[in-house]
Amino acid sequence: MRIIILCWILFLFSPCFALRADINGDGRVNLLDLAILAEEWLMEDYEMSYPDKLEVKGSITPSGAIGIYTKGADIEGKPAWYKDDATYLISYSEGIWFLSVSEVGYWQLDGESYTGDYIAMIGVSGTATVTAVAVSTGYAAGWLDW
Ligand SMILES: [Ca+2]
Repeated sequence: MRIIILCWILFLFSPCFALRADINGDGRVNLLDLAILAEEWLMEDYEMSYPDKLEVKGSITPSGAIGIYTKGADIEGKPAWYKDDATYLISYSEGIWFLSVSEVGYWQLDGESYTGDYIAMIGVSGTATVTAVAVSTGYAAGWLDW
């Protein structure tokens, strides 16, 4: 992160890239442009701290909950992962991560971390272990996009 910002500062003051660096389009390249960029990076940072896919394993019932979940629409401002058209769902609410089975029940994991052992609560049994499958290589891709 620090290295990328340094690169950008070099970019900002390099005449060749002057127009490219004018992010807010006011004809000048200054710290305002860098501030906009930094803000975008911080937002990207937040999104990219979540993997695209999670895997659920364990001796659990219903066994349909086992498998790969794909990140989809956010729920309550947090990422959520879906399987089989949201029949199976990993989502967050008020300090608890839930692995829920539509119209059946759910497991839960207390705290901010979505990976770990989810405990059977209602309508399900066994301990469901959730792990991250793939983490986005965000910085490199974001940088090349520019
Ligand atoms: Ca500007």
